[in-house]
This record gives sequence, C-alpha cells and structure tokens, in this order.
Amino acid sequence: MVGAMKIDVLTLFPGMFAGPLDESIIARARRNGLLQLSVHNLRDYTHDRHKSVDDRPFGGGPGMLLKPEPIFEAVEKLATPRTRVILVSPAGRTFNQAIARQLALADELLIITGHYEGFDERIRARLAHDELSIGDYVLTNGALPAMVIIDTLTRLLPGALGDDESAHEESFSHGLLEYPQYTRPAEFQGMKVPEVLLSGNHAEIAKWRAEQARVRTEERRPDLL
Ligand code: JF5
Repeated sequence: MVGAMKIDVLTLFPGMFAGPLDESIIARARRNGLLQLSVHNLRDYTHDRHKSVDDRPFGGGPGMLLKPEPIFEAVEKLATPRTRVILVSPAGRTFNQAIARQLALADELLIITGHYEGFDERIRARLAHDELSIGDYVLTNGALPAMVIIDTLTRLLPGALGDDESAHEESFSHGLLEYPQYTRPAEFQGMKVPEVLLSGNHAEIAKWRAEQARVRTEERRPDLL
C-alpha cells in the first residue's frame, strides 16, 4: 500500500492499546491500510528467567531504569534504516501540531514508551532520533502519550478523514482558537444564537467570527498570539 504509514510501538503494557486504537477514525484508517500499527511487548525481547526490563541506577538513587539490552534488541528487529525512532518521556520536547505535521511525513515510526525513572542514557544516545513529551505532568508510563501521538498523526494521513471531518480548518492550523459556534434551536433555555449568524450576511458573519476567535485567543491562550 503506497502512502501508508507504519507505526510500531514498544511497550510494557500492550493491553493498554486495545480499545482506543480500535475505534472511530483510527480503526477506519487501519482497516483501509492507511495506518499499519503493531504493538510489541518489551518483555518479549528479554532472555533471562525473570524477563527483566529494568535495573537500578549506577551511582545510586531512587527508582529503576529501563535497561539497554531488550530495547536495543527490539529496535534491531523492528526498525529499518527508514524508521524514525521516538522516545516518549516527560523530558522530551513538547509535542504539538507542527511536530505532528513533520512526523506525519515519515513512512515508518517506532515509538518507545518509558516508565519508572526513565531510560538508560545509551538508549537515547544510540537509538533515538527524537524524544517527545505530551505536556508537563507525569504519567505512570508512556502508553497514553504514544496513543496521543498516534491519534494526532493518523488524522493527518491523506485519506484518513472523511469530507465532513476535514471540511473545517482546525485550531492550530490557522493559529487561533475556534470562534463560538451554534446549531439549532435558535433559542435554547433562554440563550439566543447571536443575530449576525442568522442574518445571511456572509461578510458580516466572517468578520464576527474572526473577531471572536481573536478575543477568545487573547483571553485563553495569549501565548498563541
Ligand atoms: C514516562 C519516564 C516515561 O509521563 C510521561 C509523559 C508526560 N508527558 N509526556 C510523557 O511518560 C511516561 C514516565 C517516566 C519515562
């Protein structure tokens, strides 16, 4: 299938991925071959009796680190020279729509999800092309961030969205938050739809929407201006 994106995920919690990626637009993209998604259990790349994936940090300190051997072996088996390897952790650069547009150009991604205190530094040094965070908070593991990234990329794949889903230019593409929108009824529990939207005057409507988007962005997200 030409133009398809292949995404492999390496995780200690493959069960977390069942469900969210089997619904709606992502499920359809997978069915249609636009997205070839495979989730791999990091433990399958261990060889010791205890299937160890982590160990204590040299020099002491709290917590455990993901050890290099299983991750190196998994990357060797799963990645090709075309594969972009991405670590997910709170120490990465913050994922956003611009990064998503860049990543969506790749044809193969391998997303490695961390947990505990993080990764042995040699995983970063030798294997990772990029390290991404989805925001400044700490999660129990990288499965949810991986799914956020996969979701964001999937809707950027050519043909993944239907006409109704893509008709409308989303926030962050034009750099402002959305203007307020209304559907029927024209009055609901005493709240009226702004007169201008019922006027049929398309120039006035466009002007009102641009102004509302500006005001809303100034109030809520001045960092975007
Ligand atoms: C993780 C070490 C990975 O908590 C996160 C995260 C938060 N924003 N973006 C990612 O990932 C799990 C925790 C600790 C590595």
